[in-house]
Amino acid sequence: MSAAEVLTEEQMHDFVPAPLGRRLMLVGTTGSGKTTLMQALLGEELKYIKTQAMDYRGKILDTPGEFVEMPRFYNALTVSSADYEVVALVHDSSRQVNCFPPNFNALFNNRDVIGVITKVDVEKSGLSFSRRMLENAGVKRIFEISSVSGKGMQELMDYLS
Ligand SMILES: Nc1nc2c(ncn2[C@@H]2O[C@H](COP(=O)(O)OP(=O)(O)OP(=O)(O)O)[C@@H](O)[C@H]2O)c(=O)[nH]1
Ligand SMILES: [Mg+2]
Repeated sequence: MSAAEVLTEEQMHDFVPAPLGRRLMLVGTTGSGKTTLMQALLGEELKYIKTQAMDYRGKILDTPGEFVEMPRFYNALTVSSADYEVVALVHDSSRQVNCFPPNFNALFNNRDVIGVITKVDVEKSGLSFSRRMLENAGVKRIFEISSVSGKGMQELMDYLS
């Protein structure tokens, strides 16, 4: 069963994918929802594909979760961020795991580092845990979204336009 199949009609929210104005890099642990978010932003069909390497898709850079989980990859994240105006630290609201060290934003010199809390359609989502952790990581702004239902996506798209 795919994530989309568990939603009722009224949980679905409309948003219209549009070309992004700003260049966006997605950073977060494995399974946090980066690739699904990228697919939603690009208006593609949502399907699970494990990200194995840096995935450059026009104005979006999708990164493998392992780059956050293994500090020896931090340098690669810093170097890759140079071409992107916005870095989104992506956190799965359904998993209360602290994956970003305090002031993680310092890795991304002078980038606009935002927080994106994913999977808000999931019943037991822990928004306050995600918010606190992203604030400690030094993000300036936080968006709460569901790539599946579309909730919060328009606001994020507007910010990136
Ligand atoms: N319910 C729900 N499930 C989601 C949402 N976003 C992603 N998922 C599910 O979460 C799982 C992992 O999503 P991915 O987008 O592949 O995660 P990722 O961050 O790209 O993971 P890596 O490529 O391993 O780093 C998939 O089964 C998705 O269907 C969402 O907004 N709501
Ligand atoms: Mg991925």
